[in-house]
Amino acid sequence: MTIKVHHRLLLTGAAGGLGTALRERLKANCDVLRLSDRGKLGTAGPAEEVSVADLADAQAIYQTVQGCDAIVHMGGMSQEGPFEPILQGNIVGVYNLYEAARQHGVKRVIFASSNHVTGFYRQDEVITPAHPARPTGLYGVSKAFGEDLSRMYFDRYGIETACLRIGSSYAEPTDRRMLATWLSFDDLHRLITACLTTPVLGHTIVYGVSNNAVSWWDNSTVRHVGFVPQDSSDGFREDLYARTQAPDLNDPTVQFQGGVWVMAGIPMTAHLGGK
Ligand code: NAI
Ligand code: 15L
Repeated sequence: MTIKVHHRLLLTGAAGGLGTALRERLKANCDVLRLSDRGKLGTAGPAEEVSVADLADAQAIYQTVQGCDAIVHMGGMSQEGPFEPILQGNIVGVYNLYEAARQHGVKRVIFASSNHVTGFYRQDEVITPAHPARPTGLYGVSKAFGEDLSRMYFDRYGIETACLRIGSSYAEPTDRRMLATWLSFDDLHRLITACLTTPVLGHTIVYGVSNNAVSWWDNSTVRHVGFVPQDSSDGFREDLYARTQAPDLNDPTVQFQGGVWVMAGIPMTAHLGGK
């Protein structure tokens, strides 16, 4: 089956960790890959275009989206932190992106949401994409905004979106939590490909996670996407257990799915061990 169903694909956040991992991989999905970021992208290679733009700049994003058939939106603040950059990158930015998509007639968007939309569920719970949001912090709230905004753009304008609640996407899992949350780069690409090619996407929320034996997220309700992860954290388990400490079960960062992120950013109250 061909996975090249779009002529020109826009990849935002192309200078970041996942953008870099996707830059080569996504060329199989299109004739022309337009790369955008506010950071350095280098010169355009074969079948590439480069558009330097800040997501908070509506006019620059309007021009960046022009001529694209679909969007893989990885750009924005990817960490917990002060509200202003999160507001500009993830709230104003995602609005600018969808407005540009609407005005240019783009019909499908893959939006990098995050597991931190639901980070305050516990690590002994298994949840589905239908569970209500319980954001870990301001970053998770900004991703929940993106999910709701994209739903509105589907209901009002028919722009299909896959909100990928990505777990931890790195070359390999580096701590015990990632045994449950890890998403390999190849599985991330498989997930994006499934979302770009499934005949009817609608507005779908899906967890971005590899086929890990330990899992907190049940994607069985979103099988219409056709995502079948091929990789697993299981092969890293023995080594990770050998070189990391046994978890303190009273530690909030072990109790909640959001891990250390439940303590990051804005101060936490005493019940979480904050000051
Ligand atoms: P990253 O921080 O490495 O890359 C984000 C990119 O967005 C950077 O190149 C940055 O320059 C760009 N950016 C930030 N603010 C911008 C703005 N206002 N205008 C234009 N560009 C801006 O993050 P990473 O790891 O590559 O993540 C990509 C996306 O996936 C992010 O949206 C992140 O929230 C999401 N995600 C990533 C996870 C992971 O495990 N890597 C897990 C869950 C979600
Ligand atoms: C995220 O949303 C972050 O962007 C990423 O840096 C990881 O820390 C990931 O979540 C995680 O939960 O491990």
